[in-house]
Amino acid sequence: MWQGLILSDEVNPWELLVLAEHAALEAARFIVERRPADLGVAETKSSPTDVVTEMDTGAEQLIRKAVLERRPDDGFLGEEGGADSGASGVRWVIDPIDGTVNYLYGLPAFAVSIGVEVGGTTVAGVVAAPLMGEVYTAVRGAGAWCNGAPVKARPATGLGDALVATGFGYRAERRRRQGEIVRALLPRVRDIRRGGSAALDLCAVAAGRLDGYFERGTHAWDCSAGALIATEAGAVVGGFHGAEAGEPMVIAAPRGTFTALHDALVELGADATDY
Ligand code: LIP
Repeated sequence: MWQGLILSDEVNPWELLVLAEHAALEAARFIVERRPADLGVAETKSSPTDVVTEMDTGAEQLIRKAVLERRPDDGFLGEEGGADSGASGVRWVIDPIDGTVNYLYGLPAFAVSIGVEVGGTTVAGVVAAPLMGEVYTAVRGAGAWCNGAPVKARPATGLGDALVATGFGYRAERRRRQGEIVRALLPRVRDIRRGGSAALDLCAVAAGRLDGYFERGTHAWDCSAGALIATEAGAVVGGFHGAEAGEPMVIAAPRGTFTALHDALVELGADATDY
C-alpha cells in the first residue's frame, strides 16, 4: 500500500490519522467555544489584509501540544508557529484556521487542517469544519472520507460545464492579475466560486461539490491535508506543466477536467511568474 515509503514500526498512518483527528477536533472545539465576542485582529503578516487572530495562534499551540504529548520527536510546519525539524522523520503541517478572514467575519467556511508527512510524503490528513459539521479524512492509498463516509470526485466534464472555485492572494497587485484571469475564464466555465479556504475547496472537489479548484499563492499548510483528501477521492492535484502542486499554482480536478482547466489557465497566462 505504501509504494516506496519505508515506514518504521512506530509510524503507522492510521495511528497518525487518529492523533491528527483528535488534535483537529480539540482545536475546532476551542475556536468555536472560546471565540471572544469581540474577536479582533491580533496582527497582520504579508499585507494589511493578511490577518491573524489570537485564536489562530491559540489553536496551533493546542495542536502542537496534543501531538508532542504522544510523539515528542516529531517536527512541525505551522502557519503561525513556523517550522521545527524534529528527529523522527514525521512532520505535522498545520493550518489552525484555514479561512481566517471568514472566521473573523463570522462566516462558516473555515477549518482546522492537519497533514502528516513521513519522509516528506503526506500519508494522512484531516480537515475539520466545525460550523459545517464536517470532518474530512484521508490515508494515502486507502481512500478519503467525510464524517466516516467515503467521498469521490465527480466524473470529468468539459470546461464549459465545470463549476470551478478559486482564491485570491493578500497583495493588491497579485489580486489584480488574478481578477483579470478570472474575468477571462468566466465565460468559459459553468461558474466560479470563491469560498475563502483552500482546504475546504479541495475537500469540495473530493466530495464532488466542485468540478475543479485552482489558486496561485497558497502555502503548504493551506493544502497539505486537502490535497491528499482530493487525491484519495480520485482527483488529480498538481501544478503547471507537470509540476507538483505548490505556491506557483494548485489545480485540483478529475483528470479530464484537470487538463482542460490547466490548458485554459496557461492560455490565459496564469503560469506567468511575474505576479
Ligand atoms: C486562505 C486560503 C485561501 C486564500 C486566502 C487565504 P488562510 O488561507 O485558504 O485559499 O484564498 O487568501 O490565504 O490565510 O485563511 O489560512
